[in-house]
Amino acid sequence: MTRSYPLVAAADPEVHAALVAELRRQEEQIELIASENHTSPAVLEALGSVLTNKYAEGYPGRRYYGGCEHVDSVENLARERLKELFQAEAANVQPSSGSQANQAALLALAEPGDTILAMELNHGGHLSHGHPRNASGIFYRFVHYGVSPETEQLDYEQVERLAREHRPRVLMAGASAYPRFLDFERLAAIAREVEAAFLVDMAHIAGLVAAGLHPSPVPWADVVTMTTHKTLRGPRGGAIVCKEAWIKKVNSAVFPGIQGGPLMHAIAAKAVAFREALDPSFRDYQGRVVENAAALAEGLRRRGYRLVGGGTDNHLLLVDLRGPEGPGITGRIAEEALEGAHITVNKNLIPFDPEKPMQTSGIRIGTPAVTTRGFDTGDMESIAGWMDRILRDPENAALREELRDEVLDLCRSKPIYPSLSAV
Ligand code: DSN
Repeated sequence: MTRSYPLVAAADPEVHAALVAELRRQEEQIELIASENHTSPAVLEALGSVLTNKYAEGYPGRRYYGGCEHVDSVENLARERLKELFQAEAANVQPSSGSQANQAALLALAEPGDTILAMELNHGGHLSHGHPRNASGIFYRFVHYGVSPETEQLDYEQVERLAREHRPRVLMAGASAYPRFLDFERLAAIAREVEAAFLVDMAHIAGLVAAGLHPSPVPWADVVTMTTHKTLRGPRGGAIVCKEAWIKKVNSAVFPGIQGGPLMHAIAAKAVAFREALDPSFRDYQGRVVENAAALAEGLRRRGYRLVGGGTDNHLLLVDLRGPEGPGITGRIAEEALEGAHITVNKNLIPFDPEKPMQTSGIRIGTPAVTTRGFDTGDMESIAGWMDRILRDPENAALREELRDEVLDLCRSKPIYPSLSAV
């Protein structure tokens, strides 16, 4: 097989070296970062297309540049497919990321200085939901809700209490490290009671929602934002669906509100990914993502690990490394030790964590990427065993090396991109 990216190799050997090294890293490690996935070769091809050359400020049929007929076709396809995927009234596929989708949604729904009620970052929320150093926290007055200390599940009564007390302009829901189902119907009722707009960021769970494996926020929310590259398995980017009544405001918040020319090559890749997600095989894939997460959770639980929130309903689990039977190490040490054996996770704060964000008491583990490459529940049992041995002996370099060989054997048996070559 010829080496991949030969034109880059000829034009720029330094960048080429990094490209093939990253291809090799992805092929030879077990990717358990809950927000990552591996797109299809068709999505990659669309991303590398000539559409990257085209300026298309505006929207299909109303652009500020000539020559937009073909990118118009692509954007219309992406919008229609996204609407079909989520049974949504309206869609905007231009946000370049999930954070920009959130920024645009807030711009559409609120005025600077308004109160927004959202989930606490340390309890599983996201930076763009009001962190003081994020634009959201700088321009709006955020009040945060969290999980209950007893169940570590969303404290709906607290949400209700804070909503009544603060009468926010927007109630925002959605999380980046929350392993249980979210009750969007209940949250929508709270928003309605206090006359707040209801905004949901479903970045992590969009693929599960599309497959009908997580309750959908779309019937309940005014505006729903997402990323396209997590469980949805498309290119890196964002998107928004909303009620018809909000689309004019959403469109003008995205452009000219916060973005200029849309990334048309990324929109083409989104359209391809949305078509893939409409295929019945995507539902089967998401079913396996959830089964694998449950199997990994069970494998770790049996070995003495405490799962935050009592387990998982979705694609991810949050593991508390402390506890009477846990290994008693920080998330940072765990992340580094596992990486030495080619198992990639991220350290993660757990609710009420006494550790600092760069240390943490937990790790977050997700199964979208390993499921894409065909790992099954038997493989999850092997992974739980390897993780346990490493986490209980994180200084043992010889053990890491020994297990790395087993990890490599598994990875080589299930290549991600058989048509690409890193050597
Ligand atoms: N950084 C993403 C995650 O890892 O969940 C969220 O934007």
